[in-house]
Amino acid sequence: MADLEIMGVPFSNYVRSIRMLCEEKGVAYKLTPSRPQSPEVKAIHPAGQIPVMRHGDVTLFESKAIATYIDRAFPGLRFIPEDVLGLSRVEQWVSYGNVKVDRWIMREFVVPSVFFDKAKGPDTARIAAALPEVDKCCKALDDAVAPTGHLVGAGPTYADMNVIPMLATLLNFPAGKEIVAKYGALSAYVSRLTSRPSFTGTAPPPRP
Ligand SMILES: N[C@@H](CCC(=O)N[C@@H](CS)C(=O)NCC(=O)O)C(=O)O
Repeated sequence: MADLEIMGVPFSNYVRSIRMLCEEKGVAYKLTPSRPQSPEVKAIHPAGQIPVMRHGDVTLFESKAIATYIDRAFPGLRFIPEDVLGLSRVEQWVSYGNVKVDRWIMREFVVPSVFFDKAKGPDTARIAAALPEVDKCCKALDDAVAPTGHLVGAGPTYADMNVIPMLATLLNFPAGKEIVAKYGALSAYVSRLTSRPSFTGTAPPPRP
């Protein structure tokens, strides 16, 4: 079988989710640290976003599409269920993760907390406005994982791998840690899934 190549910088949460899936399945892959908007990424993703994937003649963009391909094209455990309800629930939580969790945790809280004009300082009003929405996301995820310890069914699926890097990033911030700590099932879930070798083994190198 041709080599699987994942292209994208290791700091990207979506790149990490795909790498976690490969680790969980035991699929060998090469990580090419291509940046967003680089010519090689734009040759595959029309919007220049990472991750993108190459496998022989197959190229794909968008993390969920890449995850589906890897889950189905390679042997090993399945992390996107075959049954219609399990499959639909994975779709549901991946969508929620990408539309709500990514927006409120990453785009409206983490990114403006870390990247700002040094002369002006962070946009504290924008960051504060994101916190109630971050809380809503955490409550929704807490309710979802409370019965089984996972978002879908009794074991890990790609739905978990999609949100875990974002939740782990949230814990790097005192205000984020405080919100997660309010939710017992969510706290246990994050701590359990971030202890798995698929997460610890895909940690990005320390930033310079
Ligand atoms: N919907 C995309 C989102 C990917 C995404 O947001 N990637 C970020 C890095 S985590 C990116 O490439 N940002 C740079 C840009 O949008 O130009 C997916 O699921 O693959």
